[in-house]
Amino acid sequence: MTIDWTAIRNDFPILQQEVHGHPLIYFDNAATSQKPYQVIEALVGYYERDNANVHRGLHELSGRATDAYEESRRKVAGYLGAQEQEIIFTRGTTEGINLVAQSWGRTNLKEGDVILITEMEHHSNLVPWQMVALQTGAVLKHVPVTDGGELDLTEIDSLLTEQVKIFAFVHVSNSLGTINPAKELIAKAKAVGALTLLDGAQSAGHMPVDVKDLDCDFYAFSGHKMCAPTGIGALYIRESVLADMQPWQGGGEMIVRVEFGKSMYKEGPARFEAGTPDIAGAIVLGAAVDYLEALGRDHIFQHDSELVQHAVTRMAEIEGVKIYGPAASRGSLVAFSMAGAHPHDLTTYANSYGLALRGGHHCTQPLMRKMKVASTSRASFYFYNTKEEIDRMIDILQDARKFFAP
Ligand code: C6P
Repeated sequence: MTIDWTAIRNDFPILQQEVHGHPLIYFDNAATSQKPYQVIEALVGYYERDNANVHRGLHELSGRATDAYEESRRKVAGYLGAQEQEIIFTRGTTEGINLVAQSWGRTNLKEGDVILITEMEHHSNLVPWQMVALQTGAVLKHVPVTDGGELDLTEIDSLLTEQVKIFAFVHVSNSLGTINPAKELIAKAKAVGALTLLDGAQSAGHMPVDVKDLDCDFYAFSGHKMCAPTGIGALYIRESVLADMQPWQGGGEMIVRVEFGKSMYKEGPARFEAGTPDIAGAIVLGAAVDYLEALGRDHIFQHDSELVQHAVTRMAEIEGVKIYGPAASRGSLVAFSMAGAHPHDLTTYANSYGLALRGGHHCTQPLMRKMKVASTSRASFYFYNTKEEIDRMIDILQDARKFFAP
């Protein structure tokens, strides 16, 4: 199948605009992706035709909303190679990880246990573990990162001991682009009896992901980074693990029977979806999954890789630019710094030419400290970006270099 990636841009109304008199170049896809017509129309269509609460009404609209909501769960399950009863709708990656930390973590962790993460984690996969460590007496340890921006696995055997009860790590780093050897690390963790959680925020929309093949116990992702709206995401929990987990929030729809003294909870995903969920968001996440599956994640990965390789090659031409992260096995983003230009100033400069970059610590402060920088600039790509846009970014960065030259 040959995909006309330039024609794909026509699906994205937001890309057809000018910013400050220049065509918009949107390179902040790691923060959030843009949405195609197909997704926007699914959202509007739901509110125009089917809006009702799910699982509790016996009328036509409630039946339709419930069917669409559960159909979307099946789509997400298929997308990840999971069973539908293993998929919980969440607000996004952050909520998914907090759910695991508070539900699984509070019940299963105790003093002396180790929670293992890595030095390249987003705060979403660090702070929730810090919190549960304080609550349970478990200890938080991390796998260090090399100067080249990869996990330093030289000491992994002394870190991954039998005290480790969970190894939670990022699949693709949002600050370095590193694609971690997930399958290999999961197998190592399993060998010492630890469960594994993959932070899939930067992988779910960018590459084929099969949770059964990876063999992880938890996989969390956000819809908004893969063409769906903000406020919706999903968490995969291996069925055998889910069966023993207690709810972390109580309320409507997660119970079978309630008395003043005690309650009985539902089995499966409903146990973790207390209250009215983001029904529209969940349904539209299904539309985003359809859209991405029609393109094929292997094609998206291939195209993203070509874009990022082009960017890395061309950025190396710019004097004073330092690129972070590995040369090989890189997701679709490049973090960099430019001598004399603070990342915030550089982002503001780029914005005046219609170029959306991101400058900051990218919610990875410990990693920034390791790299001895306060922040970096970042260009992150998605399948609707083009090499021509990257070339235009290079021109803007060349001009910026002259402007900020120390
Ligand atoms: N990163 C960025 O890099 P939420 O906010 O829940 O949708 O996703 C949190 C999150 C978790 N893990 C990784 C690896 C991430 O990249 C993110 C979100 C954004 O620009 C915002 S800091």
